Amino acid sequence: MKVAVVGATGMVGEVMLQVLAERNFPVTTLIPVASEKTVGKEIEFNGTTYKVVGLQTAVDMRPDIALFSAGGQTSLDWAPKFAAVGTTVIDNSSAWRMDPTKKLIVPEINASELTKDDKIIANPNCSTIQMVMVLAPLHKKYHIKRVIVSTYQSITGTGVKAVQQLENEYAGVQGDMAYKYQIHRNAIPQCDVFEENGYTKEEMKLVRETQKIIGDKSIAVTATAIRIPVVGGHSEAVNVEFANDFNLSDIRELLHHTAGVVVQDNTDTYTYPMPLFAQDKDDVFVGRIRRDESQPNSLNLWIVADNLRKGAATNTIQIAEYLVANHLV
Ligand code: 2RA
Repeated sequence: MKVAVVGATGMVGEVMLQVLAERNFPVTTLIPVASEKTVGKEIEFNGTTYKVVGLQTAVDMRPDIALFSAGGQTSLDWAPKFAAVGTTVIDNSSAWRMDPTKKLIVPEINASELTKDDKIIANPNCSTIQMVMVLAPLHKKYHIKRVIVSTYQSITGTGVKAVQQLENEYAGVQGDMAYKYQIHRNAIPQCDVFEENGYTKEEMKLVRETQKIIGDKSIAVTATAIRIPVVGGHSEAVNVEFANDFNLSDIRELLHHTAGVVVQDNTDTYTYPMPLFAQDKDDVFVGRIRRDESQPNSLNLWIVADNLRKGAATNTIQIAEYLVANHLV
């Protein structure tokens, strides 16, 4: 497979290269792609040195697959150019996610929707992926009516500049500011920009993408997304109201047998998911599973995952693995 990684020198791009190697994805030729100012930079991959190339050069090399993590505008401008030469694009930006002609895929949930005709495939937002990994199997069995989610999101979701600001604040040095407020010792009630309705784009992604991936617009979702000074992954407090009643042991059993989900739930041993321990792992961890005693047929959950891995790079590569395994590329 000739594989292009567009945004190869960025935070998610670097994790993509790491995960491609870890999972022995069948890369015969790697095409690392980045902005013109980075062209020529050398990248080591699987014992071979590659030079970063520009976008048009990458298109001209006609990769089989192009994994994008380079921002929405680059995706809008260049994904169609790759698709036009026969490349299958899997894009991490929000550019194509809500396009009705594009598939929004979490392999464990809806990879079966994919066909050879899908040349631009959208990877969902990180905070959506980890939530639907847990909600999708529950919806199948108990039918979700409403979801209330509060997220506690890693600073890595904002990007390198924010991580650097956090490190500078701990070191007591002044540097570039990704946020106008200090990040450490703080919780910022804003992830991404605000929309007309007073919600942030991040919060509305949790609403819209959840409905599209699970395939049920009747699921009511409301979200509050908070940025906190951790680096290991995103955490989410999720309250779910079902149409049908349940018992907790069945819920735990169902999630325990869900591929890609690990139940960590024992208050006697203080066992519950935490970003410190989710970092660099590909599973979605769920715990604090308990009935919402204030509301019939309702459940509280705590969900944690590494936002750079299952939330971005690994999910993208799992989509690519599905395409290869099913001869769709
Ligand atoms: C964030 N999910 O965490 C968004 C984009 N990575 O900021």
